[in-house]
Amino acid sequence: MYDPTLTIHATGAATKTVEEHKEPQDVTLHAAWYCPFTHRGWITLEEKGVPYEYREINIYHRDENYERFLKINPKGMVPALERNGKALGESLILCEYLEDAYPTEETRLLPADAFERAFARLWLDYISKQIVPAYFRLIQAQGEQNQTTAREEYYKILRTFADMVKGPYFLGEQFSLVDVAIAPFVVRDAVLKEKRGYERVDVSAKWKEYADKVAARPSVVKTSSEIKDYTHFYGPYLRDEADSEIAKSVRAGGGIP
Ligand SMILES: N[C@@H](CCC(=O)N[C@@H](CS)C(=O)NCC(=O)O)C(=O)O
Repeated sequence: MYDPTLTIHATGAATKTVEEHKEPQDVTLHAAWYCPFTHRGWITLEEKGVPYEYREINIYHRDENYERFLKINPKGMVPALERNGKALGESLILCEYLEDAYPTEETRLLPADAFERAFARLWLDYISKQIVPAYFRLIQAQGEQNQTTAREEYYKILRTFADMVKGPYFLGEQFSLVDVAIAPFVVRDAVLKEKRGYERVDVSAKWKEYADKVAARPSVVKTSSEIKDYTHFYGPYLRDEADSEIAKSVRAGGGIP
């Protein structure tokens, strides 16, 4: 559904970051400012210090730009990452690609040790299969009773994750892809706080400490827009009227497409 009232560019701290990345580079992030999956790729680029162009695409406006975008990502979804004429979709895959393609020790986002790497992927999988669908179930829940149930379910799922946090970040001192993957949903929990009675501290004290730390990470701050604009974007989700692929899938009891 094309929403003509939707802001078509990033706001808040992210405005300056977009401005600094509008020149063509070998790497292009095809992006939507409001999209939590785009946000993952964007944080990764900032963490790794890769020169990149940020290119906004309004995927809900099915015009000639969208038609062109389908050649970059036939799935028609943001984010997509283009490098020297080749393109990748799927946020976590393109984040892992950036990690592999720019293997700088100081900006490592996955551990060197094989077991630790697998352990990180295990929790990336948990974020994809458990946390993100539960986030959308809560945002789309209608009526007080359903919202309370969805909120309690979300808390339980986050508590399991929080119990595994080594601190200050998920894997310890080193900020990793696990933190990248969850960060956009931490930023956007402000929408749940305002509209669904969510409080970080009600998950657990450990979750609050972790979430506060992730939200304050400079790469996260400089790629985030204003909360009021996220809330506006989520309006149709909050009324369970959104017809994005995610909204439809979650409404039907499914996961993230
Ligand atoms: N699994 C994908 C999900 C990406 C996704 O759902 N992006 C949304 C925007 S936040 C999208 O492009 N939706 C297009 C649509 O619903 O038609 C990923 O991780 O990259």
